[in-house]
Amino acid sequence: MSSVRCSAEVADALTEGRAVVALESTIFSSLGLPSPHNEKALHRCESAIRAAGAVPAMTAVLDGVAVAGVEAHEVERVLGGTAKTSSRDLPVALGRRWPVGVTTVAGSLAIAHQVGIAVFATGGIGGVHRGSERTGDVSADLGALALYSVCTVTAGAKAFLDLGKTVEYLDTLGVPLLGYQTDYFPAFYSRSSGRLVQARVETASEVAAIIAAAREFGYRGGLVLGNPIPTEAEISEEEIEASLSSALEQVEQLQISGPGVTPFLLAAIAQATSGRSLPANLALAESNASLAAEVAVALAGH
Ligand code: PSU
Ligand code: MN
Repeated sequence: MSSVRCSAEVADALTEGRAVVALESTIFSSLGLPSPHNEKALHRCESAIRAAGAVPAMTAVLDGVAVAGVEAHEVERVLGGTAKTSSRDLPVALGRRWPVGVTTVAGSLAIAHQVGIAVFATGGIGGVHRGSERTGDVSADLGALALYSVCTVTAGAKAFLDLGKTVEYLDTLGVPLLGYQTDYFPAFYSRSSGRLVQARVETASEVAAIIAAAREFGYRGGLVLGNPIPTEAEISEEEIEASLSSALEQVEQLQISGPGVTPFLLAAIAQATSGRSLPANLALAESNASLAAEVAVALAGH
């Protein structure tokens, strides 16, 4: 029995060379967004991908199998999933036949790469944590972005991370960093972190041309495309900073470490800012899904 499977729709699209966009599942589980916003977010992302002419492929682990393309009758299990599955967890999840594992960016990239999906959309990637010089906490997402040949579309990363160090780390790993109609790496709720990207692009077809050139050259790693939150959904850094610092203090006080850190921070920030941050979160996830689909469609035409 195989340890990875695609839904029939995703398998057909890949065989025929049509556009497919992978999605993670941590963001759509209780570890990412509170119910019922998680389900709404998934629906909006999948609809945006279809509207742009691509096939959505949410990744997850189900009954010990890595899945690309969670089907309608399986969605509920994934939304209720609580077992965070990063890239290092996949061998354990498959070997021990976890009933449900929700994939992070790193976990999704591993699966997308394995089945040949070239474009992936998330909300925000993990990165270098503030205070990493003491804790050593750097998300496995960064290594996975370098390792797997997938283009990741992201609204940057949340400012509870050290965004300057995160951008530097991507450079160190040799990951091409593009900005969609921006010169700056986005900061999730805000359109700019003030940190320059490597190259600004104006269109999805420019991105597709860069991916195609990378393949032709034999580049085996991934690319990051930063897509700023839609202007009308933006929340200023000052407004978000107070809740960030109180959430960060709680992490220290409660001595939370390892894979628990990010889900704790996400929940604390969501709670402190809920009215404002949830619509912003949904808007940027949908916008990333839509742009990823445009890139996948342009790439399919190459
Ligand atoms: N940042 C967000 N929302 C999220 C995550 C990060 O704003 O849902 C999730 C993603 O699945 C990401 C993961 O891949 O957290 C990173 O976790 P860690 O820092 O433990 O690598
Ligand atoms: Mn970590």
